[in-house]
Amino acid sequence: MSAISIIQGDITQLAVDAIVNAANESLTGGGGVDGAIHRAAGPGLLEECRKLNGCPTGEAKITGGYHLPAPHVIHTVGPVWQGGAQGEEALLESCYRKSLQLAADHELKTIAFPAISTGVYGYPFEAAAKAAIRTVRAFLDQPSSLTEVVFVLYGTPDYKQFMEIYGDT
Ligand code: AR6
Repeated sequence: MSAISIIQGDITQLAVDAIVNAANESLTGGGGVDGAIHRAAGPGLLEECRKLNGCPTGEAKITGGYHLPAPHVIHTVGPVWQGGAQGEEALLESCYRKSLQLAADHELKTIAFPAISTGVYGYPFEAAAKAAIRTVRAFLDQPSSLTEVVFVLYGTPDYKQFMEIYGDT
């Protein structure tokens, strides 16, 4: 059995098996949730990330969590929104699917996602939330090690909007 939960808060505080980072292709840190994760994890995370030779958009790579409560970080690179005709939706769905698959490959049980691509990368929130929800639901329809997937929304408006979209889909 597996469950989806939705919370408002800071993903760096969560003691799940893996938190997902909305990274960029260099995997060498940045702003937003990426900056927060690197700050909370400490320099060991950047050191490990530098050895990964980056990550293409739509793919995912796993590292340790260092000083984070979560023992693993799954770094995925969301698409930059360019109007919607550049394969953004398939790439965003791929981020969720590949992150979940990587967690399952490592026999992890609990994973938390931020709202990938909805900050600096400009993906419209409602469309991104719908893609996230349907991809996670489809993945959880298959048997895997995962027992809980947490959607973490940073601010109250995002949290409220995500809850409404979740209830409607
Ligand atoms: N916990 C949970 N969610 C957060 C946190 C946090 N601590 N901080 C921000 N968010 P963004 P992107 C939310 O911009 O759009 C970086 O520089 C935020 O409110 O972090 O995928 C990378 O290096 C938003 O809803 O990621 C890339 O260059 C969501 O996380 C680029 O930004 C994603 O916003 C990636 O852009």
